Amino acid sequence: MMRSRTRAMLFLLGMLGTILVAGTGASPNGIAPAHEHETLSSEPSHDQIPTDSIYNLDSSWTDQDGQRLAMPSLRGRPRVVAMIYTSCKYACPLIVDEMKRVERELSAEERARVGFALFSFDPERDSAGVLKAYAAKRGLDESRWRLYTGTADAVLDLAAVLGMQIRKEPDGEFSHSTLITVLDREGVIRYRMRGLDQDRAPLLAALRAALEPSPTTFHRGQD
Ligand SMILES: [Cu+2]
Repeated sequence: MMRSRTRAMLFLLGMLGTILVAGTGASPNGIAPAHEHETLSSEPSHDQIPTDSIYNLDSSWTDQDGQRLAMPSLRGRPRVVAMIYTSCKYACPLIVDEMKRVERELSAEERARVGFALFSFDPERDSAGVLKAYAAKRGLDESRWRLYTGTADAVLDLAAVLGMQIRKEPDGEFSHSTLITVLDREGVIRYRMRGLDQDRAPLLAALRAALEPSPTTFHRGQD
């Protein structure tokens, strides 16, 4: 637990550094591309996860098929990510609706290269079986949509790195942020949509940018 919490703190410090650096050369979404300020010699190899990737978390999650998830295994495709709980009657169904709209607005070719991930913050109720039933009820294509349940620590760590506030209420329900995050292939945050009824265009633009070939090649040409 301590190790996990320490990693989350290190990640937050790393993110802070990224944001401070981004202040001098802000990208459209306010988050600097991961490799923008690195020299060629310090570029990570393809086997290393960038330090500001959320896939550095060693938290423990299980998907709707009961398979244990190692966070680094999520590398490889951009993902649209949210934290929800399936018995929510208010915001969470709307978050999923919004993610489904994003899915629909992609071309078939883009859709095939994007993943959608829902991480539950209600481990007491959201078992793998409950998540499986929720995926069916919401008509989620499970080749693209993965739903995860984790430990209380895993929930805290992921919420911290995503910037998600969650508070359990006395009646057992949760007050929480409404947040949809775009992660690139390496798990680096590319865009955050906060709140509902937002313009989806910037999120879609960030997602499409994340589908482009690695920015490393682009910046090599610029240096
Ligand atoms: Cu909710």
